[in-house]
Amino acid sequence: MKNNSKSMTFFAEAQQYIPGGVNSPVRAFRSVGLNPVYVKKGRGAVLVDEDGNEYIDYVGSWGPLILGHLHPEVTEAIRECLEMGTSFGAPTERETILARMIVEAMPSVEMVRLVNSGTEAAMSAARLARAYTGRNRIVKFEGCYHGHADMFLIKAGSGALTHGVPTSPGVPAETAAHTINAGFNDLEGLEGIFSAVGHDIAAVIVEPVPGNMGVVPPQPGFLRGLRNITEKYGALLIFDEVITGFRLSYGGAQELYGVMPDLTCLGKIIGGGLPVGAYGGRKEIMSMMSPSGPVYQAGTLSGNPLAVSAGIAALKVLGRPGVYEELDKKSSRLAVGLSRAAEEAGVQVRLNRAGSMLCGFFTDRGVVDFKTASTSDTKKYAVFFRSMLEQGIYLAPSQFEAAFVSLAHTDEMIDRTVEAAGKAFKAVAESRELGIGN
Ligand code: KE4
Repeated sequence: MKNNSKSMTFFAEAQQYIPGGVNSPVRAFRSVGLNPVYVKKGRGAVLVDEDGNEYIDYVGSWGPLILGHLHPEVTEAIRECLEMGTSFGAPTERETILARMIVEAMPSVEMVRLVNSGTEAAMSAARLARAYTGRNRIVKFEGCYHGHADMFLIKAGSGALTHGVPTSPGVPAETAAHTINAGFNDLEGLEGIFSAVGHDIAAVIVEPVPGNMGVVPPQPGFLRGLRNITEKYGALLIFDEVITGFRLSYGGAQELYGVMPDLTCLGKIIGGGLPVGAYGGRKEIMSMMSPSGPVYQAGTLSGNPLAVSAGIAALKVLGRPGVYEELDKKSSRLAVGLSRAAEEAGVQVRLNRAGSMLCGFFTDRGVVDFKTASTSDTKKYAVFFRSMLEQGIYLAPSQFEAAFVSLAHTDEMIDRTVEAAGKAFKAVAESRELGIGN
């Protein structure tokens, strides 16, 4: 067993001052029946915890660290900016540089507003869609997660799913009434919703490749179908690309699948590991945002120079030739290895992958939506997770998240991961302790 005494001590203290001892629920490791690891530092694809244990990191801060920890160009950009200051509450040229890079990268985005998180991005995009259409209802998909704004905490994914509270207390019924949940990959069901109340639907918001119920790629024609239905009824289509933006390609899912939304939400990677979110779209829509228009949204640290500098540096690296081919090669090596290891151990695992985001579901059926994702045996996932952690592999501490491959993952690390997975799958096959987990 790894020594984790310092992590335990830190966790005990944290719980006196912070709810559950964490500043974001999924970090608490609750659904995998462990106490969290306290991280001391990261470098490349490796995390080192407070007890000196090393891990190959497939969380990557939940997506932002596509270049790995402490990429030299990112840290240099932060260092260079630090010489000038940290925050001014006044415009800086850097913000325009990042905004221009996003506009040049994302095919449907003509104008963009920088905020501090994916939650702010999605919340603001929904408010803008309501203002632009004059309608109230928002359609989301069960199991998708768009941050913790009230309107989205209805059958939400990610931590809301992991901790079994998909519809959070504290959200007024009146608010929830304006949110409609549809089934991902179910165009017929969506058509039914629109034929009933399409006249009052402001927008459909979707993770083009959901990463918050595990990874669930869109079936052929699904995203195109969303585009057609929203156009038919005069609703906006919002792509929440907080995970997929600059993850699946330099132009995100919209470039990869060739479907253009009206608004796009971004976060994670565009901050290079520091807090940045963004939402953007056609000028005609975005110009409604204050101060150019009447829709209000603001933020003390929006466009923060340090965070924006890190984001600019990260996108510069990602914009170079061959980056996404390299990421795909690494991710395919991992996916093939994991599938083979599960098969050899005689464990039923469905592995879904989109580019460098992937997830293994402990189920014997194809996972195409929230319902089928929910057939995954989370107790088996917990056994698998614990065995991998013990072997120095750091995965998402929840079945309903994604594993992320970075440019810093070497073939040697990936092969080591596959070898560890072979042992972890055997632990699942032999485990009699399946009573753990939610
Ligand atoms: P943030 O507010 O956490 O920056 O972004 C919210 C958000 C919005 N949209 C999508 C598609 C997202 O995945 C997220 C946040 N993702 C989770 C992990 N699945 C963040 C991790 C956490 O909650 O601690």
